[in-house]
Amino acid sequence: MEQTYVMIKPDGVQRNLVGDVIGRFEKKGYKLVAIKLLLLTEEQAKEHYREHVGKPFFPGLLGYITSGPVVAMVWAGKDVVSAARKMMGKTNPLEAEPGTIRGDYGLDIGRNVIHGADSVESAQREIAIYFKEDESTSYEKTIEEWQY
Ligand code: FUP
Repeated sequence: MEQTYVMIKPDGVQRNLVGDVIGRFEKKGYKLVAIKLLLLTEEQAKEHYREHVGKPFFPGLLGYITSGPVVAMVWAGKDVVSAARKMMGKTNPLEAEPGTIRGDYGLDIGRNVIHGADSVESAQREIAIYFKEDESTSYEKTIEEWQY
């Protein structure tokens, strides 16, 4: 089953949005297969956002993403990569539709609550930054037969 990397950013943790975000993914029907609360090192942050190193907003992004704990998660299920992006909404909360996580809770592109991998390849790359192979669980969720 497809997997994606989702991360509740430091503002989402500080604003007590962890339960809401996890609840949205659970209720949609996705399966949580790995989760941890951690403070990103500068190295992890630079690896995660390597495509943005050198851009004008990068120093601010680096400071923000390493400023407090994040919730790193792997979610699994049908088309979860693109579905998670839809559930999060556009990068700039101003453009994110109401009903999406960023549309409902975000005000500023530099504090947009959540990250989700933008492709299956990015998801695999990002999962490897935060999780060792033996940190992902494998278990049956019987609800699956009612969804697929
Ligand atoms: P996304 O894939 O939605 O996380 O968006 P990007 O990879 O384009 O951007 C990564 C992060 O950089 C965003 F979450 C917010 C931040 N960013 C800015 O702060 N300013 C910008 O102009 C663009 C992105």
